[in-house]
Amino acid sequence: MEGDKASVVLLNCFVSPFGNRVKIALARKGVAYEEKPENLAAKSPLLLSSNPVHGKVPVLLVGGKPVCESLVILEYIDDAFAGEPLLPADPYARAQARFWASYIDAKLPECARRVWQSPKGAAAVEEGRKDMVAVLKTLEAELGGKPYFGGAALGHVDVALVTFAPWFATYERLGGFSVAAECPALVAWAARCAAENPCVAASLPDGEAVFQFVCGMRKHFGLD
Ligand SMILES: N[C@@H](CCC(=O)N[C@@H](CS)C(=O)NCC(=O)O)C(=O)O
Repeated sequence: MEGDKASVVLLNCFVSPFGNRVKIALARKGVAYEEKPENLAAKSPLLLSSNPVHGKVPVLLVGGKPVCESLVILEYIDDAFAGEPLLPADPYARAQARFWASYIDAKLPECARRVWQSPKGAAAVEEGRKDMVAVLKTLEAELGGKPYFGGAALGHVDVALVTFAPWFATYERLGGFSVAAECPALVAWAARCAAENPCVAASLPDGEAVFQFVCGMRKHFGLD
């Protein structure tokens, strides 16, 4: 397939829930690639030239050609590399998977940012926490009794969401709540994703490392 013969480079930041989606998808298909870490406070000329519209990670460079936006990249990896795709074959099931992945991106990062990027004690933290819990409960209800969002195996929606799991401890510590108490099935699902899928376990950062990264950013911006 197209991608299998080309050099593959991922521009990423190790805590990025978006970039880490791409790592999971590449690991799952056994694609060899080079990860280039980006300092988002001083973006590289390569990042700015390969994603001139948003200037964000992740960017996947395949044979030097950039693909941007993590959900677009996931679908590109499905199409361009050999192996079992993350999206199901059935058109209706594909539409459902895309709906939930797009719901995650429309809702979760924005309320998460209110929790971790607001000044300590600001009303925005509590409002972000409430909205985040509502979003996570909606996702938990969609998961229902299934082991994975698409059914029996890891799929597109699982990959879109599981990269936020290493951030849960940070949301909890800054938002003053427990994800496990609010959404126990979702926490069990995240643990299952990592336990049953080496591509997930190998691609996620440690929760404490995420927290320390966030503490450094908060200090830099005088939020505490
Ligand atoms: N919708 C984008 C979001 C990517 C994103 O927000 N990346 C962050 C890191 S987690 C970034 O590069 N931020 C740098 C900036 O906003 O300048 C995607 O799915 O790829």
